[in-house]
Amino acid sequence: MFRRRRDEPAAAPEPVATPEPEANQPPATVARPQRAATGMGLRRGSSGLGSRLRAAFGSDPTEQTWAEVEEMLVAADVGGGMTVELIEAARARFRADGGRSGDDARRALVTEIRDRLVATGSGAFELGPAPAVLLFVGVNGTGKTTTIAKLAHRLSADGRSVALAAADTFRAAAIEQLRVWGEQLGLPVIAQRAGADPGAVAFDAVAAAESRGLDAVLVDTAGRLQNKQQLMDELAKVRRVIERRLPGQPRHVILVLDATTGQNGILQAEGFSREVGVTGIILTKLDGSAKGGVALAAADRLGVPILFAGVGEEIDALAPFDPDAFIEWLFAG
Ligand SMILES: Nc1nc2c(ncn2[C@@H]2O[C@H](COP(=O)(O)OP(=O)(O)OP(=O)(O)O)[C@@H](O)[C@H]2O)c(=O)[nH]1
Ligand SMILES: [Mg+2]
Repeated sequence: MFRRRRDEPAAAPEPVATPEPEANQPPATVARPQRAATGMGLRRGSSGLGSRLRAAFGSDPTEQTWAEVEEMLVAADVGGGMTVELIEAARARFRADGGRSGDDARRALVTEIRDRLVATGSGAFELGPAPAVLLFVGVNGTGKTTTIAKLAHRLSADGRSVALAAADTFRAAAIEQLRVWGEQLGLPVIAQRAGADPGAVAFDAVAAAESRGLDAVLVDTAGRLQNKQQLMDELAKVRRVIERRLPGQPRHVILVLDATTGQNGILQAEGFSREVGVTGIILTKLDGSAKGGVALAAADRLGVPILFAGVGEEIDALAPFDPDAFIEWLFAG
């Protein structure tokens, strides 16, 4: 994975179409030279959890050690329920393997986390046969629109024909944001006016995917809180429109989860999954997070894979999720 290191100054953004005041202006970084970095492009040691775990596992583990480690995992947003399960399983593994040292205990914990991530299928993303409709959902500001641009860029660099669909009709700025990305990436954007029915845009998107023989259409939706039932009903309707127009679609319903969001991410995962059947998670802003453990809990709870990690604002700062790199990052700090 190659990307700009965070301690380097960003290149001055190129002029883009004048956004409306509240628009999140996409950074114009398509052609910026990149530098080698660690696995998934994460800066080694930024989680901070690793050094605390190493200290806790510095000597042969006692009851006290496991209790401390439990607290650390909760503090890293792994979530109470999953932490308890993890600690129990790691202790059982440690005993079964005849472990004695802190190193053995640490290894048992790492293996346990890794096994759970691998069990969800994390890291493997298959677009599937054309056309693939991908519906992006999540709470406000998690990075849905940016992630759509990043994934579209990735897919089209891979030779796939891709279109973007602006089913976030809530704000004119949201449509404009996707249009600007479409222009920068040279990809078609399916849109209607602000305030239009998002289901109608989704319908157009599926029709375009079929008539143009596209490999993929990536459908953007407005951010919403998982406990706002009216907004969730609207999202479920978008899903139904796609399903009716093209059975078996949307093939991917991607929950975009902000790594800095904390424990609430688990509630988000449950809420969106209940309403629209999440099939995979993209974890964003891992570059700015000291935690990220929430993704573990969310993926484990839903039984769905973490597909990619957002590791910066640049167009190529989207890495296929790598369980080993994630664990290394989580435990290296
Ligand atoms: N550092 C960092 N910033 C990110 C990442 N992904 C997205 N962002 C930033 O997060 C902000 C919000 O991104 P958007 O893509 O507009 O989020 P959204 O989910 O579409 O927002 P709404 O449509 O308002 O719900 C922007 O400033 C993005 O550049 C990431 O992986 N790392
Ligand atoms: Mg958006």
